[in-house]
Amino acid sequence: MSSTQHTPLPYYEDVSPGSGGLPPRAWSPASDAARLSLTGTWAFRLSPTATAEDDSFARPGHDARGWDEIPVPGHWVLHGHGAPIYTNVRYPFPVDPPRVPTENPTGDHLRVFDLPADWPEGGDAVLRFEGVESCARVWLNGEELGTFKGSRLPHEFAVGAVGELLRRRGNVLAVRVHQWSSGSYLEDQDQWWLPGIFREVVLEHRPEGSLSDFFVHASYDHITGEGTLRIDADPGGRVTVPELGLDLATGESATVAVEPWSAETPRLYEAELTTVGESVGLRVGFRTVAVEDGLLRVNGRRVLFRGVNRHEFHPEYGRALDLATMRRDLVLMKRHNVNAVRTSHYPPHPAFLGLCDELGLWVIDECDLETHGFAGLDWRGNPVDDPRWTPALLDRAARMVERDKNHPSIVMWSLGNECGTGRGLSAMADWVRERDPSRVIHYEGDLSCADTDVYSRMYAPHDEVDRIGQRSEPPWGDPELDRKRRALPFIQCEYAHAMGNGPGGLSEYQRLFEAHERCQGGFVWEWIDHGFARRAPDGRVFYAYGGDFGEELHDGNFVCDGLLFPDRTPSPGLIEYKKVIEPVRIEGDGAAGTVRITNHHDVTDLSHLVFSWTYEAEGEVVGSGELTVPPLAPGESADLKLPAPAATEPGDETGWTIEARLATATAWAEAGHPVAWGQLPAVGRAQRPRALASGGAAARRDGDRIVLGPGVFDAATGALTALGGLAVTGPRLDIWRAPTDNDNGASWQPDERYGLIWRRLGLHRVRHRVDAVEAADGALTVRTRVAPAATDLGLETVYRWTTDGDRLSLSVSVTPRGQWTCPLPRLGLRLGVPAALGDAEWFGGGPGEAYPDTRAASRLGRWALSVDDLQTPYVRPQENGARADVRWVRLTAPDGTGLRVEGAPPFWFTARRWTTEQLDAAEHTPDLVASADTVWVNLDHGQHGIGSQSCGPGVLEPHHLVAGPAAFAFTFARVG
Ligand code: IPT
Repeated sequence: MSSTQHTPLPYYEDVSPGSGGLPPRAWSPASDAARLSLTGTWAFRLSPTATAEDDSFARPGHDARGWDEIPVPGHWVLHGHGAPIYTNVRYPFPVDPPRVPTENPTGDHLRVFDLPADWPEGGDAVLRFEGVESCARVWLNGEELGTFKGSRLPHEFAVGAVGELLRRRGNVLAVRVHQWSSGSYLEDQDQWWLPGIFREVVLEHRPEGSLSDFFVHASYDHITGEGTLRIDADPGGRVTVPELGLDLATGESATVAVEPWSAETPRLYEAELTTVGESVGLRVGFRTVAVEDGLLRVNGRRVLFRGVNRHEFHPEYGRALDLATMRRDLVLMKRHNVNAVRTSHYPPHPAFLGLCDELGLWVIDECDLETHGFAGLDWRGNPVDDPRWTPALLDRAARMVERDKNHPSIVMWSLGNECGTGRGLSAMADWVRERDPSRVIHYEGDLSCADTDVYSRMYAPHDEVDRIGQRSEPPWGDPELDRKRRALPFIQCEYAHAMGNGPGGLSEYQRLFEAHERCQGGFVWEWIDHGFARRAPDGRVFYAYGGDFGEELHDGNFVCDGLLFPDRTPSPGLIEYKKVIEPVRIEGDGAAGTVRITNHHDVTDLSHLVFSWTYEAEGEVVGSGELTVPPLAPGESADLKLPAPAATEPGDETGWTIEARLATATAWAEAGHPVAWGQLPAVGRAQRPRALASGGAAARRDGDRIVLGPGVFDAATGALTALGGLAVTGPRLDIWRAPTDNDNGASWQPDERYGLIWRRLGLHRVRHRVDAVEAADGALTVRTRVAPAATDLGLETVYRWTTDGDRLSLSVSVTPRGQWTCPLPRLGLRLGVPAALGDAEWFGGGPGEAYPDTRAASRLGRWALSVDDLQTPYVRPQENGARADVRWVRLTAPDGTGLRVEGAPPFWFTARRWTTEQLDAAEHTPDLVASADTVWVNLDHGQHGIGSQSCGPGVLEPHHLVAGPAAFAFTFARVG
């Protein structure tokens, strides 16, 4: 075989960005030039290699009747041809850049089209591809137009005027798409590999004198309140902004009083740019982005990013997103107080950015560049530090900046993600800075910040963020660069890994972001779970993840780490995030009847909100009204007096709930949409006795049973078997939970991975040794030792039952024995009740799940949900569904009979139709099969926190469930 040095590499393997294309230009959705969408059904043929078929298919007249059909936009692996592959960091092919495997699925796409009757006679046309993964070769009417790489970037080819290459009728567009190319080395983002023409293909008329490009410069001077507009265009023309009375030449600037654009006030001015050949409608937003005094300011104000990382994902269509889905994402973000989005890790569909302008989000637009798979090779051969690749990198930077430069929402350009450092990256930074000095440059992967304007990190633990906030982070290398970096604003471009149950620790991060002005917020990883919808044999929908398509190499459910489930239902993590980042803080002293309202908006006062209060006793509303709050400016607080509370029963637990809602409808929510809330306890819960005084009835032996009041116990084990005729599987100590993704942790985190430690210790298989069952003095006492095999660790557990004749109460004391060096997963009781008890009603935290470090959104009240609805359907099943601070819970059957449990102190309540062991064993939701007999109930005294260790730091110390002596009690009563 000849050596590769001597054989020129084919276009899909050489390092060039492509050939034959036009230079990139601004995207303009509202041009009056004719355009023809080529969206729709195309003929499709898949080959196993790049060269299996010759290019005769591109010639007009090729007989494609035997071909399949495929939708464009679309990914062929989602339409019955091959399968998706999920890898996080590793390349799913040998790393030998720029070579790719011979097995290179190649999709030939064919479309025959006519021009519409009114397609203009003169003037050129271009063929535009908004996104093709990963490399394409294009022919029109048999003539090759060129090739390109850069999947999430636009590419255009000139096709001349009608009568030249382009015809009125029967145009044959042929596109050959290779799954693997040299470009794949630059696109190693943590996501599914999804080849195909996944964004629109459009034919655009370019009349004589039409715009080849234009650049809107619209700044805002917060001192004068004036905006300055200048639009550079080629060719020149005129700019009008009717609302501002502006009529300017291109290149000419005008300064007038304007309302600035911000994520909170996305004020856009309609404008028109007209040249001889074309007229383009624009929406101009005036704003100035600057790093000053170590802070990132927009329009002179420090902004705080309450952000998310958004990949493009749809559970059926992958990255082929429709406009409705894009809008839905943004509406959901806005409704959950999210104000910023990082387009991880590539420029999104261009329409998405227009929606960000319109609805109001700060955007970090990120280039389509990641070479993470070189990290495992000590970055040997990283294209980012190999000058041969620099043209490809610069091409990517230019395609992003040129396409997206006219969006006011974009405040930062991000060079890429996880691609190491090197000359190519610096060249990109230099080019971007030169081309658009009006925005800030971001890249996380270079801690020296040599090329960037903000210090950005991912998953930095809280204590480190605290140091960074004080500008005293440890030196990184070059003292000069350390000095420079310490003077930069700080963001976490990724934090709070939302995989499975979690993320925990959001509140603590938010406090740091508020305490240190340098900390300008962060972007939760990530917006949505990338699970593909599939149907189980029984018809139930579930979501597939890495490995479910038979991939040789994959990273399992690490692709499901979003705040939304794949079907875009908010997960508890998003509900928590909404609460943590709410732009109004409501605190106070409920007993004194005072409330403090603080405006945490960056820009707006509070006049767009209405406030109301309710006063509750035992979770029931006993009074309500409006609260008048002054229109506080950002950062201001007011202390207000609440009205005199209604009279309540002595001993009732009472408190206030204050809510802030939208006064009027916005583009993303109705009037009345809740934005922020706070609860202020007034009268505390009356101290409940730990247990009923003994002596309500004496325990009596009845054969192999012991009877105590309404309770029947197994005399040998001391386990409760029935309560007032209701069969129960006795409550007994339970410390196991189905480890969450965050419990299991990531290999690269230094913290202990408790999920693995717990299992190694055998906490999932503890045995209960019964040491004594003693009936005396009106009480039944059961002494046990709970412990796993092969260790001397154990938990001495004493159950003491008493009764008042009607109810049973149980005091539990737990004493750890041995050297426990890890926290417990949970500590409490598990009991089984009849499956008919399918409805829960409780007074406590709700309505959603909560854990020690994910409980900000848990609201004290009276809640009711069915056992089925108490479950959180994490894509990979794991611990879920606990409700915090539960005072009492009733579990009832449809006929109203059931069981009531009251706790002293309040407890964590969980109920499910399968055991923890079944939950632990399940890999997908259909693996969970409801028991016909039993609802399993956990009444927990403690739960270990959740943390974010599936990628980031673990559970903060205060949220550890330390194995220590514990005592807690419950009272059980029959209902109905
Ligand atoms: C970080 C990546 O930037 C992101 O794409 C995603 O993989 C995330 O982690 C985890 O889901 S990189 C990580 C090794 C810190």
